[in-house]
Amino acid sequence: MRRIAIGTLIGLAAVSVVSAAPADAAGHPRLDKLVKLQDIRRHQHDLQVIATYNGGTRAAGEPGFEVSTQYVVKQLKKAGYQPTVQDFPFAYYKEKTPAVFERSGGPSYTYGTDFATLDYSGSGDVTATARAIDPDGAGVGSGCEPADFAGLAEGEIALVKRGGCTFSDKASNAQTAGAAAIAIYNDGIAPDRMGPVSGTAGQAWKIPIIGPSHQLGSDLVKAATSGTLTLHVKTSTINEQRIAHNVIADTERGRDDNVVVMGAHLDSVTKGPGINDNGSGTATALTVAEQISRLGDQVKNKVRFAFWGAEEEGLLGSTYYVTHLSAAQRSTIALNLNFDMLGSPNGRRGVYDGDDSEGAGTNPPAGSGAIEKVFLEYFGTRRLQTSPSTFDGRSDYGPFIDNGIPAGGLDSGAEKLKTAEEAKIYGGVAGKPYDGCYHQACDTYANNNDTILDQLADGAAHAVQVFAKSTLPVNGDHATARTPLLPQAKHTPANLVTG
Ligand code: DTR
Ligand code: ZN
Ligand code: ZN
Repeated sequence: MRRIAIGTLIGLAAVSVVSAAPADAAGHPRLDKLVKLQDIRRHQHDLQVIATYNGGTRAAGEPGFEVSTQYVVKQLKKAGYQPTVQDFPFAYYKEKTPAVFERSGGPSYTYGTDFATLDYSGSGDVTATARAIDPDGAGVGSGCEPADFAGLAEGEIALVKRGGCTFSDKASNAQTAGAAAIAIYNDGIAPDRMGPVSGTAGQAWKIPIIGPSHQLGSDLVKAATSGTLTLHVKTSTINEQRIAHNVIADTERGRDDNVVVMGAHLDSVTKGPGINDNGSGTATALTVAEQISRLGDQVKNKVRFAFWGAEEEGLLGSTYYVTHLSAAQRSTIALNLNFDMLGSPNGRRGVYDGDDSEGAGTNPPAGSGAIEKVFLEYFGTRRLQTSPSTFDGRSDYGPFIDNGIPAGGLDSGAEKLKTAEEAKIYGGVAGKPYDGCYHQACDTYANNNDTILDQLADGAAHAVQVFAKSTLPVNGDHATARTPLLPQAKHTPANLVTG
């Protein structure tokens, strides 16, 4: 009698402990309930403070990124993990002072309106004759072929029209031909190709690379072809190798031969603190990491939390990670869940289109559709509509799918415009960007949508819980070892404007 009574008491106590944590009908804790908006916001606030006191940015190669890395390491240790920091080199670029661009004897053009500087531009102070290079883009495109520069004399400034090949190709041809600077002006073929050209020239160049608007470029070509045009270009940039980091931490529980990778990029762009992009994903992954131990032995597959560095420079951290795994190590990764931009103020509930039901021709690895289905079922159960997000590899899942690893994820939208249909579903403003502060200084703690962030974080937590339990529909793994997936066709890692 007495024994039974004690047993009952202990049983009751255990039940009440479990039910104190939000649980499903069977009494199992639910990660979507354990992951709280308030905790996510607290991490975002911490990241904002780090940015504010470190020059307003958390970009790779900057002090704000170093401190962000230390922050994540410390938070993970506090939650009981033993995180590892993976260092990798990358090509750091920074414009020290805004470039100068003017016609000899005037006028002076306005930086940011008339022209921009392309990433990886060299430094220089050049006054020289401008030469229009194949302005009609005969053949491949203006400046895309070395022969286009036949009429250029050593030390001249090459005027090249955008299009036909990458900015890098044009810069390479110009530099090889002896140009002292290159101006790649916009081609005006679409409304978004009228303004100054900003983008990346891919790798460090010796010569200044600036991007005039369509109007200015056309005017300059006219002047250069009808007479002698002398221009002054001055750029002041840093191009050097620096070290960035990935932070990786595994749950203690779970099989290490069928690992679920939950990833988010930790870095921002140089222009701002990156609290939506991607403090939101970082904070969500940290909060999931903090709460997952409460699932106890529900965690059958190890969960690996990955905080990627230098995403903004072209998915560099995730690419480094995936390409530095041996084939055997790669085959232990069941899938990748990626979270990048979860709180866009004018956002939507975007689910990566892992089965390419939208017909974008993305050719996703098998299993990616099953991941998408888990998200769709979750939001469906909650009667929350979602929108397909093109599975184009424009975030850190790109290197995973390029290597045949199934992936999925959520996002609330970046620079693209909300449609009228989406405004009906999600509220907000049609015709305005999902995130009007995308890649800008105003991507601060205030740049957020609490409702969408909360719901997408719930979806993220749910998917982690589901796959920690079993990845059967994704990779056929039902407690037995799996065979590695075949590599898939290469996806463009393009998170960058390259041409
Ligand atoms: N990779 C993001 C921006 C981005 C653009 N499209 C998507 C789709 C899904 C996630 C993210 C994105 C950036 O870091 O800039
Ligand atoms: Zn970004
Ligand atoms: Zn991002």
